[in-house]
Amino acid sequence: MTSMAPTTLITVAPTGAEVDKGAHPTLPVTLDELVVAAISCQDVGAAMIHIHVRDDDGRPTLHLGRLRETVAAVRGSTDLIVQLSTGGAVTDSLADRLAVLEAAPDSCSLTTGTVNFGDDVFVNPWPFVAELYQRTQALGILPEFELFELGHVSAMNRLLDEFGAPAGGAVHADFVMGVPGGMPGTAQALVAAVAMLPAGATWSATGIGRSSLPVMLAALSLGGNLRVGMEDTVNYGPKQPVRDNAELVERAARLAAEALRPAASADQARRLLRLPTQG
Ligand code: KMH
Ligand code: ZN
Repeated sequence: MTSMAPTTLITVAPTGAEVDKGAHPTLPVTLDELVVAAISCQDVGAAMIHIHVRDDDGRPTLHLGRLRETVAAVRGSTDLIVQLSTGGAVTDSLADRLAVLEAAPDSCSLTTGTVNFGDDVFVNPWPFVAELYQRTQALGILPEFELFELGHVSAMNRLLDEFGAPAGGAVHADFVMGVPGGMPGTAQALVAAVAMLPAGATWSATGIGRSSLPVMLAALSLGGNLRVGMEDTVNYGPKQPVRDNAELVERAARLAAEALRPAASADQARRLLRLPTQG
């Protein structure tokens, strides 16, 4: 039996809900810009895209028609695994966040608890989390547990205990580190978080702002996967604004290759996450 060489799943989070297009002109906010970003990020190593959409004024929206159009456009132009954010913006209602699943992405983010989020609060009460999780199971959408602090790992384990395995069977977490109010973007915090995962779970990590590189290097050294993108950081280095999302993906792919776990193709990533393959 041949064993497969290890690879690194690279997820790009190109837009987010917080970064302002006026301050960062290369932020993709229109559908055309998003598709161009998706193609260029796939070309340099991304296998999954975590999507927030914007309205005509560049503000975050969970408008269902726009979400559906976006899923179709990214699927039509790339092989990327399409993940929609159910976190949205801190101002979004829980009902609108649940309705995101109706746009039928391959995957959705799913944060398992409330967390302070800078001066705001990212609200995720347990009944909402439990409802969202059970809807992913019913609809066959892979949740990516988006975990901002250690208590969120405990809550993810509670979900698995109470409601069983995710659709498709893969337990996949993404640690979002360095948010003011959440766990710090340090190797020590990442080690603690990974230690709390159930056996067989896969994970990625991203560090917000200047914790981007420390978290990336720590994740690679622990055998984890990577998320990068302008949702999480708008600087490539000190006082150096990022050129675009592809620049961040290209660096992640280069470091992953140096760590002897090169970027996974979309099909390799699908196998890792037990999603149907296209090839
Ligand atoms: N924008 C944050 C309030 C997610 O995408 O699921 C939530 C967030 C998490 O970005
Ligand atoms: Zn997000």
